[in-house]
This record gives sequence, structure tokens and C-alpha cells, in this order.
Amino acid sequence: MAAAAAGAFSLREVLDAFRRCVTEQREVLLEPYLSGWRGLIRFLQSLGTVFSFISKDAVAKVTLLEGHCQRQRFVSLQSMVEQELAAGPAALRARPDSGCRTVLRLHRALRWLQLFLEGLRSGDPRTSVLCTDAYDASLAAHHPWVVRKAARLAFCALPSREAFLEVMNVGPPEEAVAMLGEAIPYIGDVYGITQELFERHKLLDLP
Ligand code: 1Q0
Repeated sequence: MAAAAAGAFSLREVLDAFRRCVTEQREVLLEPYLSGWRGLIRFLQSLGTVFSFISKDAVAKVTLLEGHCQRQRFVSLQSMVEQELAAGPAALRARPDSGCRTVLRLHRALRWLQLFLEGLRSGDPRTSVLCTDAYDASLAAHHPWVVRKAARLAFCALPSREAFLEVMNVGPPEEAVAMLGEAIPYIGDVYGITQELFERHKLLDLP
């Protein structure tokens, strides 16, 4: 019953959001991007307080970006990069609250998500191991020791593979796995476009 309640996580919604992100001109739209993250955060919050240090950081970043989008009327990631770079790369690097440095954090987390979902899809039942491996191959390199330690500890509290497939709210496990197969390429596409954009503008190491 709880799973069907309004506001419950649904992988379908997240998938739709990431699908809506990429335009024909291969631009990444920020509204669906952030709405995809909102959906993921809702899921993370349902996993319990062990993960709240992660969801708080994610909420702060999404909220900051929503504020920027409203004030500056950025529609796409490309227009945000262009506008923020207009003052020069040094000015952008000096800003602790820029949209670019904030998106970069979510972008690295999106790589984690892609790898983790691939792991879930593979059928390996060890969710904590899958999550740790995905983390080590993505975000870990960008986190200080204490964050890595806390993250790895939290991963031990992850639910089982069956529980994951169930909370996706898309029906029986086979359907959940099928939907993962559908979702992963969309997430990969958003990741790839962003990576190329940030690489081209030398923004992949924004402090
Ligand atoms: C399901 C388990 C979730 C595990 C999430 C993996 C990410 C671990 C990240 C640990 C971050 C710790 C908090 C602080 C980090 C910041 O220092 C760092 C850098 O920012 P800054 O401003 O200090 O330079 N922030 C980040 O790296 C951003 C991290 C954002 C993480 C967002 C994770 C959202 C996760 C959603 C759960 C999705 C599960 C999907 C499964 C769906 C299938 C049913």
C-alpha cells in the first residue's frame, strides 16, 4: 500500500525525466534533469536516515540549481555553461556556488548511478558490493577520505536486490529488469553529452 501512495518512487518517472532531457539538437534540458534527480532523491530518502547525509547534499545541489534556472532563465546545460563562462574561466573557477561546479557534482553521481543500475541489471544479488564498486569507479576519486569512509559504511545498509526491484514500482522483477535496460542508455546519453561539454570547456576539474 505504501508503495502505491502518492509521492512514492517510480523508476518510470525517473526514466521519463532523463528521456525528456535530451533534445534533437543534443542539448540537455535542465528542468527534466533536475526533476529526474528529485525522483532519485525521493527514493534515497525512503531508504532511511543512514543515507540522509547523502540526500541532504543532493537536495542542496538541486535546490541551488533550480534557483539559478529561475533567476537566470537557463533552459539547457549548454546555455548555463555559456552564460557562466561569459565572465571568463577564472571568474567561474572562483565561484563556489556556480551552476557549472554544482552540475559537475551531480554529473559524477550520474556515472555512479549508471554503473550501479548496470550492476542491478546484471543479476548480481550483492547490492552493497555493486554500489561500492560503482562508487569506487566514479565518485570516490573526488571525495576526501572521511566522505569515502562514511559512504562505504552507509552502503552496507542497502536493501537486497529483490527489495530494489520492488521499490522501482514497475511490476514483477522481470519487468523491473527490462525497464532498467531501457533506462540505462538514456542516463548514459545524458552523461555522455555532459562529459563532452565539460571536457570541451575544460570544466571537469572545477573546484
Ligand atoms: C542507493 C544508495 C545511494 C548511494 C549514493 C551514492 C553516492 C554517494 C555519495 C556520497 C556523498 C556524500 C555527501 C557529500 C558529498 C559532497 O562532499 C560531494 C561534493 O560536493 P562539494 O560541494 O563538497 O564539492 N557531493 C557529491 O559528490 C554529490 C553527491 C550526490 C549524490 C546523489 C545521490 C542520489 C542518489 C539517489 C539514489 C538512487 C538509487 C537508484 C536506484 C534506483 C533503483 C530503484
